[in-house]
Amino acid sequence: MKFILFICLILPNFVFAETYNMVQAGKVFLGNITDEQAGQAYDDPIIEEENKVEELKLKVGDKIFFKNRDEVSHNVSAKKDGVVLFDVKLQDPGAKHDKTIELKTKGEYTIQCAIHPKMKITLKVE
Ligand SMILES: [Cu+2]
Repeated sequence: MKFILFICLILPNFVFAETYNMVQAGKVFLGNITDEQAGQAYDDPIIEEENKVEELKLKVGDKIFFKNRDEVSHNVSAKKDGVVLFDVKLQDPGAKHDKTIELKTKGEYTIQCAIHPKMKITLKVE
């Protein structure tokens, strides 16, 4: 009986958790975009404008898949009042540096690149 209760409490997180694809391209964050579109964003400001992320709302248990498809390295982390929620660390361009981060704590955070401080968005974890 306790086991069933445990499953009922845990299951919804697995069922509804999502992985958000975040692409660093052209020194901006682009959301849920294919690698091909990200490559085109260099030359096509419309693609960049349509997919640019400025605020992101996710839930505890969700994941963000960070892919650097830029021509330069990035060093992305999320902080709130100086406290680090996660740190993707230095990410050179290319798929072998892709990294998935699981969100474990509720709150409102700033995701920012240490190398490009203007590259910044708000993350709300509910
Ligand atoms: Cu950067």
